[in-house]
Amino acid sequence: MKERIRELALSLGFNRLVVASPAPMPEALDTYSAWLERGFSADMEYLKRDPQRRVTPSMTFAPARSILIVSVNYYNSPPPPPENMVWGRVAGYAVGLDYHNVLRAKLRDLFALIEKEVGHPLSRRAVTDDAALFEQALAARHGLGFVGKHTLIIGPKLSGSYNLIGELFLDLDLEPDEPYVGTCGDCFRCGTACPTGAIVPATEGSGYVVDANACLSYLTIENKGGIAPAMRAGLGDWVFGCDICQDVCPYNSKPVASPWPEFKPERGAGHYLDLLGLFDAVSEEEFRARFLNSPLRRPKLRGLRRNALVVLGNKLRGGKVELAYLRHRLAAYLESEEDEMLLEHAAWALCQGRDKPVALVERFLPRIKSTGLRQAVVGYLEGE
Ligand code: B12
Ligand code: SF4
Ligand code: SF4
Repeated sequence: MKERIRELALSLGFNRLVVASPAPMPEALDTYSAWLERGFSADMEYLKRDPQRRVTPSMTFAPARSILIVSVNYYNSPPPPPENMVWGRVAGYAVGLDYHNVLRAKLRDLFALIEKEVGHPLSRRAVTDDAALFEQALAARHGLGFVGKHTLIIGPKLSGSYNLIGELFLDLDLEPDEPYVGTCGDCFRCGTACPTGAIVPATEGSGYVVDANACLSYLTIENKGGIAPAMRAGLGDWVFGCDICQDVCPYNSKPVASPWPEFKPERGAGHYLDLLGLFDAVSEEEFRARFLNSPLRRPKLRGLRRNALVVLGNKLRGGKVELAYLRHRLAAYLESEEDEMLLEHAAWALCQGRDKPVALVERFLPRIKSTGLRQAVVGYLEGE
């Protein structure tokens, strides 16, 4: 039955399926708790609630006797950047439709096929990053792949880490799979390439963990506040998420394109986002409609504008955009913006290029009520 289920999963486009047991993972609790204690979960409060639950899969679905863990490749080769717009990069997992919906729907398809095969009704719960479950520890315990130093699951051989993970909890007895043995060896390319030094040694043992406070994926997607000035240069061109630690990994040197049309760039935001278009006068509703079913809705319009301002500042510093045109577009937007955090990011961005537009920045300075933010802007004008 297990082999038949595997065939069914592959026929739907999943690149791998392993069977996990719902037994608790006490061995993962210490790593997880230490990560929390070091403050590495940043402001993602939901991760701090009930760590015991994360390492106890049966609490996700009590009737489960087995858990099918699947992975699917999301990779699409990015085309060269467009020349006719000021763009920001979008992480590969987010160029198409939101994987939460896509993966859950495919897991339900898989379930229908399994029920037919088994010949009697089963109960199930389909999960992908939407339950209090330590997915990677469970996936590693049962051989979906091994955990690379960038902390992502790397599949066997050269199947790499450009994959997303989901679980189908079933009240069906199946033999659990063993761990897969793989190694990074002496390599640490991901850690060296990470622009903000977010990949750090774990407190115990030789493993690595990610400090979300420094990870661009957190800063541009989950973070609700401002981006600290010290982190801004690290964003480079990344306006949503980041793939650097994966792009440099030798296990990703032969990426296979995603089998699912839902993950194609034409179905979603694509690889490059028009940054200046984000500053057009659009309501939150129009924004939500534009990014319907896209992961880019998560940081909301405010978060994406914040990210875009940082990327624009980086482009200005690198002399990559035409200054007068950019100033003209931003000045029009800034006239109507009331949000102090965005005004501060805009001031920072405008001060990155040559010939700071002092008059323009000073014009919106009085609208920043917070003394700290206003002082920061004065600092940018004075060249700090
Ligand atoms: C919080 C979170 C984040 C945070 C923190 C990331 C992190 N590495 O901790 C932020 C916002 C930064 C983030 C970023 C990204 N994320 Co994220 N994220 C999660 C989430 C919700 C929890 C991760 C977690 O528990 N971290 C806590 C720390 C302690 O976990 P860890 O470092 O992985 O711990 C490892 C070791 O301690 C060791 N270990 C510990 N115990 C044990 C026990 C055994 C037996 C073994 C063998 C190993 C072991 O293995 C652990 C597994 O890696 C998971 C989904 C989920 N519910 O699990 C998705 C998830 C990890 N993210 C995912 C993705 C795709 C990303 C991004 C690539 C998105 C992007 N392009 O921007 C980046 C990658 C950044 C990176 N290098 O990690 C995928 C990864 C798929 C894969 N192939 O592994 C996941 C699994 C979501 C999914 N369902 O597909 N993410
Ligand atoms: S996703 Fe980017 S910022 Fe985060 S750990 Fe990887 S390279 Fe560093
Ligand atoms: S880049 Fe090197 S160290 Fe990092 S995950 Fe890949 S193989 Fe491991």
